[in-house]
Amino acid sequence: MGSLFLLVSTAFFLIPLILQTCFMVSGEVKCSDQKVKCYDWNVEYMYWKPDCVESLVMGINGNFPGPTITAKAGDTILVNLTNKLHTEGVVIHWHGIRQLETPWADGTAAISQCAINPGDTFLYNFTVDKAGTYFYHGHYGMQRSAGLYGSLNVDVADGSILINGKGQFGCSLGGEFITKCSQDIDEQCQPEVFNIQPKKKYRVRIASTTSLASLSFSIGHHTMTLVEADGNYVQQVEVDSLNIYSGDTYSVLIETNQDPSTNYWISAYQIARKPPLPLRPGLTILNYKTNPVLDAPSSSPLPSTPPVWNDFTGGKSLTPLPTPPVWNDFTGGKSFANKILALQSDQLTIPKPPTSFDRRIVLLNTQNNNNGYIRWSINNVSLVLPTTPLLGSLKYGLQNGLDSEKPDEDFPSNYDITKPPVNPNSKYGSSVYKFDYGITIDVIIQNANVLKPDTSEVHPWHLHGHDFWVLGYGEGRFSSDDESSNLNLKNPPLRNNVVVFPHGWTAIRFVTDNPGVWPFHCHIEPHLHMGMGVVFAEAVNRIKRVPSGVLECGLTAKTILEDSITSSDPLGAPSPSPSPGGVPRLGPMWAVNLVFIYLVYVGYMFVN
Ligand SMILES: [Cu+2]
Repeated sequence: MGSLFLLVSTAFFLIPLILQTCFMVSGEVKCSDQKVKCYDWNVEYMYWKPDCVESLVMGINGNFPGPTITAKAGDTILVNLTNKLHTEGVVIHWHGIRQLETPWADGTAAISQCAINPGDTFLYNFTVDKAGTYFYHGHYGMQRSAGLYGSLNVDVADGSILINGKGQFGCSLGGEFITKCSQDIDEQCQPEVFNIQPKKKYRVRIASTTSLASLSFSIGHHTMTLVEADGNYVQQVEVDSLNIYSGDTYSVLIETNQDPSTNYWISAYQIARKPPLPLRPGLTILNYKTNPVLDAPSSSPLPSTPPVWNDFTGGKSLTPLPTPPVWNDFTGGKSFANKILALQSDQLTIPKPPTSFDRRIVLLNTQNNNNGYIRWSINNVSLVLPTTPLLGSLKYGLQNGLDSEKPDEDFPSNYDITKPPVNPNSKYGSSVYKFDYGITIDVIIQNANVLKPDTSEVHPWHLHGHDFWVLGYGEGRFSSDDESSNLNLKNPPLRNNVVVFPHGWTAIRFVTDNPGVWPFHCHIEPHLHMGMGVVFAEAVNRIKRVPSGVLECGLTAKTILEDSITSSDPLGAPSPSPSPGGVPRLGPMWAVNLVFIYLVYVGYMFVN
């Protein structure tokens, strides 16, 4: 398919900071190797103007969003991460990367590793095994909402373009009269414009990093051909808009076959959750290069009135905004979800799932009340992670490192998912499900009513360490009838992120072939923060050598690393330590005071 694609090539923030050989790498991995991509990153707070409003954001090397990683399938990625946040720990999760044989590099605090303390450095070392559209983001507290994220493209060609965090205020397009803005406006406040050539075919890569919102994405007057979802090819299907939930990634093909004398809006409207009025979609412009661009404001094609959809009268040379979607059109949402099927062509066939499962887990999604606090719970347990990362506790048998209680694998047969929970109180826990190697697991994600009557929300569920087959979506409570008639075993798509609709269910299947400790959680960041997740501990006995750098906190620091210092490497941990720069080993006394900074950005999205 690669020959079909032209990749749009501009870059605003996307300046890959490839600082070669700045740090020592153990073993045979060398930054000078073409197959190794090395990055030296400092995570720090900085003032920035996302959407032209000055705020404190989390940046990487002075950039927001963080640098884009571009690599080819099979490349090794080395990210030498230094935490300069002063007051809180940090980790980075590589969203969609399966971390084959490197589960400790998944970047989940208290699950795969200890948070990197202020002033400390940690080396992420992993392989990107499969081409696709991915991203990375903070996975500690709510650091994704604070701006800690960036794009990760595997097997891209020459460059990329991006819209993000722009489109509402000031001169960044949308809320203000664009012609009032002078040429010398702050670069961070300038509108994003995609410059394209007429009569070409482009691949547009899209990743939604949103905190709470789901989006409807359109390119005015241009039909999109969906070809990829979450790093896996799908049957080509033409759509006018994409329904994108937090954590989803897609790529689409567009043909620039429209009238080149005008320009077109690219828009992202909030859906699935009632948007505030007036509607303010995220906006940017598809600019045919035959038209003037922003450096010629006097003849600019940009509108002279605010592009509010219902009173927009058209700019000098710009088509009207795409029609806004109905925010609660869940029928349309399900129809879109059901259009996504695995590619099965002569050239490439996505593998089919096993025809039966060995173990099935049903996860009831409820909103609960814990001592007066609203929480989300799964099978009546609201996720709270222990202070010792679970990978270390499970691998080394530290019983005190996690809850001994086994989480439920189903919920009572008389539970009514259409009513608020009868007993709204739920427990806290770490909800670890343990799986043997090489078995087929089904998970039924069962949505239910929240505390408020007649209300249920969408939840996009993301699994670390795996792609899974999406076997189907359905209404109400999953039943044996659904088993026989509503599961697709013929051509289900492989994904790593999947939505469950209000009062409905979603069924997924995967094979436990990747030893590790993997979170499975709602990708809506406040929901995860409020307990909406579980942990899959998969064939932990098969996890190979664990770098000591991920064990330097909690019980593993106290009981495993101290033992390893006094004995001859009982961990089988690699030597020398992969932590670069001689970072001292930290014990539990180095606990850090956490300060979370909540920046409410609802609609960030990349298009690469
Ligand atoms: Cu959720």
